[in-house]
Amino acid sequence: MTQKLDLAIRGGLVVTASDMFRADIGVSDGRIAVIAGSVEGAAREIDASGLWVMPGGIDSHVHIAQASGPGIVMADDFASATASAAAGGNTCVMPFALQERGSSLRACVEAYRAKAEGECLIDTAFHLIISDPSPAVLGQELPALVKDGYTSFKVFMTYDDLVLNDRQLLEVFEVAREERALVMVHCEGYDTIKFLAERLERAGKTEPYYHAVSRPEIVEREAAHRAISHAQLVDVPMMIVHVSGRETMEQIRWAQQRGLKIYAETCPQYITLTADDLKGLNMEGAKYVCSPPPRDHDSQQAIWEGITQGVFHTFSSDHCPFRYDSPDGKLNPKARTSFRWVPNGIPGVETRLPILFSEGVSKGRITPQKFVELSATNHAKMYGLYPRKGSIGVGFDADIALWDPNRRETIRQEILHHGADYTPWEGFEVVGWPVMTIARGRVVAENGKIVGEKGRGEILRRDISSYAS
Ligand code: DUC
Ligand code: ZN
Ligand code: ZN
Repeated sequence: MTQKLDLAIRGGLVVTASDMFRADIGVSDGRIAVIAGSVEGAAREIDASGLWVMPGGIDSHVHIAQASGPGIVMADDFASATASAAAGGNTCVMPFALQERGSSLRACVEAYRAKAEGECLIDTAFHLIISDPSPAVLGQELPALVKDGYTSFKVFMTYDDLVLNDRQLLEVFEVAREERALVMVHCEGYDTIKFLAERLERAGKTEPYYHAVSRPEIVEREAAHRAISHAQLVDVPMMIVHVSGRETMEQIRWAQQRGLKIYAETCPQYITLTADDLKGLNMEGAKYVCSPPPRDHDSQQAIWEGITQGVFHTFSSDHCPFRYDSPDGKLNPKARTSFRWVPNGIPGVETRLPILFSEGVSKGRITPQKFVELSATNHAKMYGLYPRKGSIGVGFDADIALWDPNRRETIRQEILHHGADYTPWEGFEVVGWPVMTIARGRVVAENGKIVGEKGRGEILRRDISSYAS
């Protein structure tokens, strides 16, 4: 071995989306330089015996420091979110630069970038959220931003300040097709939710529990079918994010079986939580309010079916953190008057991977390779970061998580690094835990401690999705 290595990871079991083999890994200049039976002569050596060496997680759906309405503040900035992500075995996160109505998309992206610059512990890449598809946005700003490496964008079918009508959805989809960008869709129907929410309020049913009642599965299923129809009409690939249960999963599977390029994401809340978890909690139920809401045990079962049958391509956290006991968070003054004012979202960037590992791999529902595919490789392919990120191979960034597959842990707020003041998984027991995270060849988290400095993470420019054409 003549090449000078900065780091050698020795004696671990390497797991990729397709393989599992024992090998040493040599790192030089932040990239994987060699994978061999034995690697020696590195400046630093890490003994990985007894551990699994996996690609660092890529969480392609997180919300960080995003504008969230008057008086509401997201609990994480880029420093805390990326530290929390790293402690949870991730080496890259993908938040959303949100266009506020009436604003230039480019100006929103630049302002968002400024919040991240110099703050990130691990690499970051931005999706866009399009809330105002004006002729200037569709004709100039969006195509130019895709060419600049913002190759995916999200649109919403609900929320007063984000919803697009069907005509607008079609117009945005057409730009996605022309630019080969990947469009991500939040599928819940605006009018149906409003109708149900107002009816509940009139009946005095205003506690957080009724959030889920106001957004039943049929609302998500109808919107998913409508979005699929629009995508078929325009002939554009589409990603349906945060799928919560059986009915939407079946719509997506139906579309996929007809050869449509419909991709799907699901999240930890949909395999572990249910709407009934909020029953009897009164305001404390606000801790679990997210959209779409978790459903029931049959839906959890359907999500596993979708995972094992290949309906789902990515497993993301949808980390969207608000403090619970705070007037700028879940318990803001208006939230006490109705579930409608409880900010939607839960923290989860640090717990996504242990939950999937434990519920999936440790319980025998998925293979270790499938875990890697769902947690890293497919995110890189879906969002134009492959072959730089998402696997362990010569030339890839040395983004690696070392896992102890047998370690038992109990998720508790006190061991987490996010800015929220609670976790929805308090007391949840897992088997399998990330014990070290290495981002571009540097150890950034070790045994629950952050050891890297913020500012080393880059904001990445992305290629066109491997799935977009
Ligand atoms: N959609 C998300 O993607 N995240 C949080 C809330 C929401 O509605
Ligand atoms: Zn959403
Ligand atoms: Zn989200």
